[in-house]
Amino acid sequence: MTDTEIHDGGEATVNTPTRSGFVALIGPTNAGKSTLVNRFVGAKVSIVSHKVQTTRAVMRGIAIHKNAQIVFMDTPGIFKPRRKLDRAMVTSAWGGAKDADIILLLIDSERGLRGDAEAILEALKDVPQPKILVLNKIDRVRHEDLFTLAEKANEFVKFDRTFMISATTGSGCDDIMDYLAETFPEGPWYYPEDQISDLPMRQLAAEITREKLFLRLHQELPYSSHVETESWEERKDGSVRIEQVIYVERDSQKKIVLGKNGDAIKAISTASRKEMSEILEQPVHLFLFVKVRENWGNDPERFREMGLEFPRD
Ligand SMILES: Nc1nc2c(ncn2[C@@H]2O[C@H](COP(=O)(O)OP(=O)(O)OP(=O)(O)O)[C@@H](O)[C@H]2O)c(=O)[nH]1
Ligand SMILES: [Mg+2]
Repeated sequence: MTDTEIHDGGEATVNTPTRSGFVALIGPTNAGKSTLVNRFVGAKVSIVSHKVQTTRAVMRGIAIHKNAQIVFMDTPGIFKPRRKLDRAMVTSAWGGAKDADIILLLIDSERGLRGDAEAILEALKDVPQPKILVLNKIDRVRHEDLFTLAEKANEFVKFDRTFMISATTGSGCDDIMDYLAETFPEGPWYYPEDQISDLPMRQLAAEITREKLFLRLHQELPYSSHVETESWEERKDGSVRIEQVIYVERDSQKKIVLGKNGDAIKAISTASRKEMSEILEQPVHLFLFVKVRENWGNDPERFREMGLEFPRD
């Protein structure tokens, strides 16, 4: 047990025992897991898009609520994998669940148990940790339907609690934080008070560019691309020079990423640079390069860069 001084909501509580714990957010792809982690942390630590399979590896967002440090593990959505990359993503999601003290299952209440949700509920039966059910996107459904959905999901798995929230409006999110802060055992905080993510800046910067690719490009392209930060140079004038490579699988894809007269890459670069400089609070000079690497989806080194295990078979 550690004594510490906590500042939360402007009030200082001295000598309150600290609490801490890990929560894994799992659920179908596109349920809003990353949106919710950002909401809990109060800053953008994980990228979000309207497309499925945005998050590729487990990353941690760290929040302090009352006297508790809550470490949220954002995981890739769980779906039926096809490619090697898909399999690595789904394995990483379940791996995140294994490391957690509590599992938070997030369901898009508009989609309900359609798609992958039912298979996830089945698989959750064998997961030993306490579980809570969170129905998201309640801004999109009739409230009567939520209770039917909650009942159906609880028939599969005995959830300790059910919450109904909107990660985008924030409705109901504080109740989850209160619950977690109260439930966690007393113990030391795992991270320094001001740390909000476990992702190194270089990697977060690569993720930001990947998000802009997801938001701007269509069809299979986002899924065939991967971004790495190649160089990071702090300059004397307080700005930073960042070089990144966007890997695609085919020459035709490179043309699409570049766009007519380089329009697409310019727009991606502008949006990415703007967000990076907001996060870093310094001017950013961003240089994007597009490279064709036919088989990056089968290259163990690329998987390592993404924080994923390369599937052996
Ligand atoms: N209307 C509404 N949309 C939401 C809500 N929460 C998330 N979204 C939207 O749902 C989409 C998916 O959000 P993400 O946070 O990327 O979902 P995810 O579960 O992390 O998805 P993957 O990483 O692909 O598994 C985005 O377009 C979000 O803006 C919500 O409460 N209401
Ligand atoms: Mg995500």
